Amino acid sequence: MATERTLSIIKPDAVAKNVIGEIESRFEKGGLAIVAAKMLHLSREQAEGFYAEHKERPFFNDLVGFMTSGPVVVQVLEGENAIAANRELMGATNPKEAAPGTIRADFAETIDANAVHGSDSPESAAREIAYFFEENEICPRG
Ligand code: RTP
Ligand code: MG
Repeated sequence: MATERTLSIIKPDAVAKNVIGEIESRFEKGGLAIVAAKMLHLSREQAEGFYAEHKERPFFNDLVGFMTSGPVVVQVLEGENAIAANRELMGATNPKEAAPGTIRADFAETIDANAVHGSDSPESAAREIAYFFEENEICPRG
């Protein structure tokens, strides 16, 4: 399996809980390297564009409202099989269904405020990374 990159977001609920470091530690202990990172307070336009694939879903407005409710950390994680590895570390979308020891089981309360986002395919990873980062803002470990 080749080295991959994936986009990760620490969502407003986790930033507000002051568990950025604990979540970053899960990624690092899970074999992923943080190769780019920034803290942002997303505008409505930025959040709508990021979640454009969910535009027709009933939860879209709530999702955009939540993602703009406070600062987030957007970052690129790099490692073997990074897209699947990150989703494994995150756990199920609904924290009530997330496996014990996953980020969502340990830090999230609800399906809306579920602590983290992770790209779900190589195509979404490429789009989502480019949405937030220029190539020269990414620092591979090499
Ligand atoms: P994410 O994109 O945030 O990594 O999460 P995911 O792939 O596990 O979930 P996805 O289906 O892509 O949905 C994006 C986010 O929308 C919220 N959601 N709410 N109320 C609902 O039924 C519902 N379904 C999804 C969640 O916050 C989810 O992370
Ligand atoms: Mg998703």
